[in-house]
Amino acid sequence: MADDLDPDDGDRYRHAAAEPDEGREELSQDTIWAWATPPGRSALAVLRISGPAVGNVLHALGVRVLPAPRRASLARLVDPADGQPIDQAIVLRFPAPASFTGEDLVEIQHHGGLGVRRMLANVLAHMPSLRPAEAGEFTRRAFLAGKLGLSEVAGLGDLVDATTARAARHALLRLEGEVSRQVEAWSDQLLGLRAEIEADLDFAADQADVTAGALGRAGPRLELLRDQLRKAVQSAGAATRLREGFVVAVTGRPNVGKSSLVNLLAGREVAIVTERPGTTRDPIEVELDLNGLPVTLIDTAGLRETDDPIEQEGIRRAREKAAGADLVIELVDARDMPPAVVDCPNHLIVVNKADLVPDRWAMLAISCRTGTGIDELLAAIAARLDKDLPAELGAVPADARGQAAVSQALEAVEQALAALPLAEPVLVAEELRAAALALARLTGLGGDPEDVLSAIFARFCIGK
Ligand SMILES: Nc1nc2c(ncn2[C@@H]2O[C@H](COP(=O)(O)OP(=O)(O)OP(=O)(O)O)[C@@H](O)[C@H]2O)c(=O)[nH]1
Ligand SMILES: [Mg+2]
Repeated sequence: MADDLDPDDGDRYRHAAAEPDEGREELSQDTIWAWATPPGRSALAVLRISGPAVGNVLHALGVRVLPAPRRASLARLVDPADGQPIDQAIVLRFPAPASFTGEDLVEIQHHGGLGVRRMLANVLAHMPSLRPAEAGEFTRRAFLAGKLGLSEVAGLGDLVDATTARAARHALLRLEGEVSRQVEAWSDQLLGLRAEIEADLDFAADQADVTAGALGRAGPRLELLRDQLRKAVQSAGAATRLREGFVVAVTGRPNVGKSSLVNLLAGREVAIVTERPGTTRDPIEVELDLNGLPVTLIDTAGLRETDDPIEQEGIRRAREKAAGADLVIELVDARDMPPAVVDCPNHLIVVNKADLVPDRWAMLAISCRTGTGIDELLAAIAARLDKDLPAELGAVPADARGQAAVSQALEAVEQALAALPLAEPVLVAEELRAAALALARLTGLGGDPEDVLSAIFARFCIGK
């Protein structure tokens, strides 16, 4: 059904299309289906079907005339068993290969009630050569069809999971192929350098010529490449943070108002607040969006000496959470003397209950009761977390696998640079080859075993 492929229209994922790698599996013949929207009552649900049988499915559902490609068309769906109506729906058809999966693909937008879903699932379950999709199977097919490279797949997964605007924006950058383009540019440079050095190896009269020739010229270019790779490796931590979020723990003596603060910042009563010291035992975590940064805020048990084994365990957990946090907010009651300790980069001392002791505090003072100082506190937290995060986080992978590949490439380029003064072109060429190989693993399959692939796609939800 490639007849109606319109190059200027339709293929939403066209920008990310990559050349299919050798060794990718043959396209599957099964037709798969799943809802792309979560289960449960909703105004609208989207059912996705991909594979050679989509035409049959539409026909069975009473759509006798195939809708025009990539145009929304209204259809009345009926049950093929008894001709009874199922729903009025919008049908979108994406003929192969200009679809997300590269196969014939149909998206049916229908009313999201449970009854409609049940009837549709029943029809699909009884059709031959059809089966429910596994988690991530649509994306896996897109990858196998060469529609998305591995860095785009990682970006797509992160975009679906992103909880804040900044995290989403960086994921979109990766979905749109920025990482692949950057890696391609690096690979081209490596290829050029290798070609020159290897050509010299073949034709140079002796080693001295090679050193004076290609090897001599390679130095500055290799250094430039090393600096770029190094920058990418250094940004990796920030990219991971943006993807996985920051952890901020609230600690302090009992009754200083830790739970009150967490409730205030969360905007709901997640933790119990009482006037009795030692109220909180288990750490309580809430997800927040702080100036576009994904943050997990943790309320902890008040720190004190106690004989109560339950409270002791709570305190042990509190210390553990604080040790693993990116930032610790240590809350102090305004009526207590502020401790002599000073702030350090990942430790912020904040005075609470400022309403009880109106004073000019040398340090950040808030009141959970009146709301005084909360905006300043939020700004201070964001500033602490933001300082490791460049305003423009460029095209760097945010997943461990991609980051490991960049690190390996950097290592190889550093080795090549170290080998330059040895005047051993074979060694240099070998390291450049290793660097190129590491980069190839970033965007493509690069000989990865099936379980790596399975791990990548398993994190996707059903319908993606
Ligand atoms: N006046 C005043 N009271 C506050 C303020 N913040 C919290 N409180 C009160 O202080 C008491 C203790 O608050 P919590 O939030 O439970 O304190 P906590 O630090 O979580 O206590 P533990 O869980 O026992 O460690 C409650 O009675 C709160 O209403 C504040 O800014 N001003
Ligand atoms: Mg508490």
